[in-house]
Amino acid sequence: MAAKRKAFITGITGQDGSYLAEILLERGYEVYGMIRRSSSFNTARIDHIFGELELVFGDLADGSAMNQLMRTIRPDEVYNLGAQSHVRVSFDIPEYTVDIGALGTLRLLDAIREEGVRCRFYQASSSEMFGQAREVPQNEETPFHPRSPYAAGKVFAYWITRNYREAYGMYAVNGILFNHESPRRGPTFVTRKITRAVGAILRGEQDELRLGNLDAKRDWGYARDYMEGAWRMLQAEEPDDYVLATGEAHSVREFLEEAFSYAGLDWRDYVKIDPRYFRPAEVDLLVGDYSKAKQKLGWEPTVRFHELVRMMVDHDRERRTTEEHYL
Ligand code: NAP
Ligand code: G4F
Repeated sequence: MAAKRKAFITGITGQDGSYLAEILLERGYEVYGMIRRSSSFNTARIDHIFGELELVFGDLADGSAMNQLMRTIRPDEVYNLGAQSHVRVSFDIPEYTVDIGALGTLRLLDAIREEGVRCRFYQASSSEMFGQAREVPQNEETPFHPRSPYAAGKVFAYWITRNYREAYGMYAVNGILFNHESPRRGPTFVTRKITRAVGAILRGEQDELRLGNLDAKRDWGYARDYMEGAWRMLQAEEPDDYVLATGEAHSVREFLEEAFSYAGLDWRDYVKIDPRYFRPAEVDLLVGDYSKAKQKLGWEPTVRFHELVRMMVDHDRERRTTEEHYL
């Protein structure tokens, strides 16, 4: 019997890591996930598959741990999803955000190179790199204009991934992913903040929702679809970079309208604008052109805006324990 393929995931406790781990287990991989030591449990998103995973401690800030993990595991595929991924927070802790997002990527790539591991490498690049975008929609050739420390760090990570591909012949790819959401989305990102508020309002537990800029437009897809795309990128014959998106832009206001009206509520009765949630520099409009991924990987999003909003509201209508919150 052929040996199982080994995958190594950073960021396995996050939204994307949990979906990717499920996909890889379904496909017969031995899945190694790197977790950070925490003073309380932070594995709610992977508790249902806990027994099937090999979890190892590590941190993208710790280069020697990266070397040791690559040397001992010797994975076939590496998915680098770990990051301080909140754009607003990156203005508060810029150095940390860039240390993990940018230098952390370099540490991991260099550990693979130094340890002579012949694996395929996926980098979680972001549509935030387009920032003040020069064209609409954005594709793999659109120039970057990052608007936050988070995005500037992701631009470095994108280029160092390409550099290791070009310099050392590594199979290293960038998935340039537009916003993707799910019932497992972190509660401080705008979509989940809205759908959790809808649930709490329906249960009589909340009577106002404080938000920032309602005019920003994003291209919101479903996280599981995007992790399917990430896996396909590593199965292609040649390494390349791909945009994953839905091609549809909607404003935060439209998201509010859709989520509240689906629950029979009027968002205007609850939403207060709070300057705390504005950003020093905003990204006004992101919308992606995924035609390269469609043509070369046969990838297409299966869930569109209306279905996504409803899926998240349906999930958040139910009262849940902390453990159930992300399932
Ligand atoms: P997420 O839910 O915020 O998860 C982030 C993950 O990174 C968590 O597992 C977190 O671990 C881990 N992490 C944080 N700091 C770390 C460190 N110092 N060392 C190692 N791991 C660390 O993010 P996500 O939505 O799943 O996104 C996954 C990746 O895709 C991120 O790199 C993000 O920047 C990128 N991305 C996301 C989107 C999107 O719309 N979701 C779009 C484009 C790109 P803890 O649980 O211990 O905090
Ligand atoms: O939900 P957001 O925080 O996501 P953002 O900034 O687009 O970043 C997410 O997607 C990126 C891909 O493009 C990822 F790389 C990144 O890791 C992350 O997953 O904010 C979306 C929009 C922004 O324009 C923001 O200003 O919503 C606006 N917004 C309005 N009120 C708010 C709020 N955002 C948050 N988080 N909280 C608010 O109260």
